[in-house]
Amino acid sequence: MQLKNLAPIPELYVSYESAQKLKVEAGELSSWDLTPRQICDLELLMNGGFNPLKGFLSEEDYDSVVENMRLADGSLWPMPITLDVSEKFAEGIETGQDIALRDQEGVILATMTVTDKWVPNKAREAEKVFGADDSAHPAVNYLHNHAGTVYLGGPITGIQQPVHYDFRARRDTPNELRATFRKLGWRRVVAFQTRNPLHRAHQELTFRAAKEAQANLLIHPIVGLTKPGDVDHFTRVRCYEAVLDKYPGSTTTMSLLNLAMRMAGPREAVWHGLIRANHGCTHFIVGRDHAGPGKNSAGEDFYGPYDAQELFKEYKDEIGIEMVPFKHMVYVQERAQYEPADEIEDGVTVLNISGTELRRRLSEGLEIPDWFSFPEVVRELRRTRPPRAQQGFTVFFTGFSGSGKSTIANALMVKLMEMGGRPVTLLDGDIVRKNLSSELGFSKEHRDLNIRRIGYVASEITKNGGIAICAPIAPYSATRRAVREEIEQYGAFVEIHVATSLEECERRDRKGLYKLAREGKIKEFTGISDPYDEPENPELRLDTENVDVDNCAHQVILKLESMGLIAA
Ligand code: PPS
Repeated sequence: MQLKNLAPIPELYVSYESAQKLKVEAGELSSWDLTPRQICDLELLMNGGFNPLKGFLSEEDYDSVVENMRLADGSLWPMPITLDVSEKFAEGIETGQDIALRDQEGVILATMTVTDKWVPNKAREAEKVFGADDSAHPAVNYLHNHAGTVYLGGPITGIQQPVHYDFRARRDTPNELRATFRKLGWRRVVAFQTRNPLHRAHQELTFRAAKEAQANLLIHPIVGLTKPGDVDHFTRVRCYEAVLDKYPGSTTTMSLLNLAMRMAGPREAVWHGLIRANHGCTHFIVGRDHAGPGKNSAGEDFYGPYDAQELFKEYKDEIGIEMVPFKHMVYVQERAQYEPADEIEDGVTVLNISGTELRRRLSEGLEIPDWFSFPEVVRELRRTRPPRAQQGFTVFFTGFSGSGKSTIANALMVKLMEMGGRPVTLLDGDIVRKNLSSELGFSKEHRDLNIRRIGYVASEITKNGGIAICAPIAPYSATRRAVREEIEQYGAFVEIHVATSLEECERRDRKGLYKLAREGKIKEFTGISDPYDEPENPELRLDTENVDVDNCAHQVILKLESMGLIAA
C-alpha cells in the first residue's frame, strides 16, 4: 500500500506536446513579465507545492484568505498568492482573456485565464495577513512600495518550470521528493525550514527532533526570496552541504525550496506546514519566532515568540503534518555539549552567540569559536562577509540644489583616495545627468528613474567591493528608501543630509537657477515649485552654514570610521 503522504500530488503542467503547441499559440497573447517573487509563486503553483491552489487567487478566494485564512470552498490557506500587475497592463486586460506569463528573459512559463481583475485594499491585506499596516514589515513594504496596484486572478496552465542554473541536483518538486522518500523507504520525515546558515545548535536540535519523532530528517532551506539582508543562498547552500556531513549517514537529506517568504510569523508557519505536507513530509519543526520579520516601527516585535506554534496547533489536523516544537539549544561549557535550555540545572556555564553578535564578529573579523559553529561554515561566511573595512559601501548625499553636496562629495572622494585600498566612484547629480540620464527631465517620474539608475550603479559598485559616492538631490524619501534596500543587500548605505536651508541655497544661488525658478523660467524646481522630503533618520546631517567644506568631509570620514567601514 502506498502511504497517503507519498502518493503523487496534482501538478498544473500540461504534456510536452501540448506545451509545445501552447508556446506557439501564446505568441498572440498579452504577456506579463513576472517579478522574481511571482516566479517563485508560479513555480510552486505549477509543481503542486501550493496544492490545492490551481492558479493565482480569484477575488473571492483572496477576500476569504485575507479574512479567514481559507479559500472560498473552505480549505485552509493562509497566504494570498496574487498576481499583482501595473495599472497600465491591467487596462488592456478583460476577464475571460488568456495571458502569457513570462520570466525575466521573456521565456513563457505558463498561461493564465483571467477570471478576476480588481484593485485590492492593501491596507486591509496588511492588517489582516501581516498583523499591522506598518512598512517596517518587509511584506507590507513590498505590498505598498513594490507590488502593482491591480490584482489578476485565474487558473494556470503550466508550460515549463522556471530554469535554475545553480544547485540543480539539490532542487526537487514535491513529487520528486515524494518519490525519493518512497525509494528510500522513509515513512516518517521531519522537515526543517531555514533561511539562515546552520551552526552546531541547529544541527543538534534537528538531529534531536528527528530522533524524537523517530523520523528521517529533511533540511529544506529557502532559496527563493528571504528577508532583506539575509546571507545569500549561494553561500548558505555551500554551508548546508558542509553541515550535512555531520549527520549520521543516510538519516538526513537536503532539498532546496524556491519559496518567496513573506515573514508573516504565525500565518507563515501554517503556510510552511502545508507546503511541507505537499512535499511528502510528516513532521515539521516550528521554532521560536518562526518566520519573524523583526521589529515594527515602534521598535516592538510584530508577533509574540510562540504565536506561530499556537496557530499551528490550532490548525494541525487540517495542515496534515505534525509539529515538532523547536527546543532552544544552548552550549553547556562543563559538559562540552548542546542541551535544551529548559532542561539545564542552575550553576552550570551556558554559552550562546546571538545572530547579532555573530554578524558583529564577522564584520569585525573577530574569533568565532569552534563550539559555536563548524570551521567549514565559518570559512564560507568569512569569504562572503569580509570585515566591514574590506566591504564595499555607498555614501548617499541628499539636499537642495546648491546645498554643497557636490563640493563635499568631491572632498570626500579625494580623502578616501588618499587613504587607498578600495576604488572610489563619484556619481554626482550633474555627471549622472550628462552620462546616464541625459534624456530625463525633472518630473517625479523622471527624478525617480534618475535616482534608481544611480542606486543600481551604486549597488553594483558596492557589491564588487568599491565605494560609491552619490550626490543627487533625491527629493523623495520612498525612492531613497528603495535605493537603500537595494544597496544594503551588498554593503552599508550611509545617507547624509546636506541640511543647508532653502534660504541659504537661494542666497548663494551659485548657478543662478533659483532666480530663474522664482521668475518661473525653470519649472518644477526643488524647494521652489517642487517638493523635498527631508530625511528623517539619515546616518549624518551636515550643517554647511557654519562649517567649512573640509570639516564637513572630515565629519563624514569620522562617521565611516565609527561604522567600521574604514580602518581607524
Ligand atoms: S534629482 O531630483 O535628484 O533627479 O536631481 P539631480 O539629478 O540631482 O539634478 C539636480 C541638478 O539639476 C539642475 N536642475 C534642477 N534641480 C532641481 N529642480 C529643477 N527643476 C532643476 N532643473 C535643473 C540643478 O543644477 C541641480 O544640480 P545641483 O548640483 O543639485 O545644484
